[in-house]
Amino acid sequence: MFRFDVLTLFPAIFDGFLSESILKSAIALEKLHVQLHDMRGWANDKHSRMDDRPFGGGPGMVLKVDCVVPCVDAVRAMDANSGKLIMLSPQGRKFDQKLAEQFASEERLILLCGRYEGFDERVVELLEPEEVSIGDYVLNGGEVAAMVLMESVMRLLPEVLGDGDSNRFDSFSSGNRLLDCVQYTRPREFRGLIVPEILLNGNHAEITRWRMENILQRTKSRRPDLLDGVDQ
Ligand code: 6GU
Repeated sequence: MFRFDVLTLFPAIFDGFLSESILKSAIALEKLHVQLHDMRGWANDKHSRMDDRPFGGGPGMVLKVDCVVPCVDAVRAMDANSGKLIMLSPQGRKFDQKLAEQFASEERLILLCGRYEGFDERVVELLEPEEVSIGDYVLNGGEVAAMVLMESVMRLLPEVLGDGDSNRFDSFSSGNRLLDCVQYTRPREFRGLIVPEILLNGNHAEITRWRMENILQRTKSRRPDLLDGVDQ
């Protein structure tokens, strides 16, 4: 069973995420194990402080190495497989589908979520985590990024997504990095807008050709970067 451990100062952020939809049933069916760890439990002073002012001055607070490292050590020791350690950080390598596939081939991921100005650099030196960012924008902390990573990895696990095929043809799975084609369902007409006739005529060869054309056209106009190196 695949296992995620999430280390955070705000475990409640994950509550709704873990208690709905595919994740909920995967966890209930014991196809996935997700354990949240409140890092505050590893604070070592009487005020339960996990952070402190940066040496050298400057704004914000820094997560303390003497709290974070023992916390990660303790969590690693909770399973025979010590897992792959990932630090969610805006300084990290940009997350993409390929990295999600790599992570899905592991059996245990430990996700370390930062807040404030980040971690004392000695956390990185001592633990050598894989640092991952989800994109070039600013978040308050790593929790939302951890959920993005978990959702994309979880849906690649064959035991989690019941239908073994339905994720294989998604836009960004290996070997198919184009956008999806347009989709319609009933009614055939709404406020004067009608569904393309070709989708209604039952000619599957024609429909497939039309959809492939639509995929290429949309990808070309919206995400030409995805077509680099694709035979058009
Ligand atoms: Cl992983 N953390 C934070 N704080 N901001 C981010 C991010 C992560 N990825 C993009 N922005």
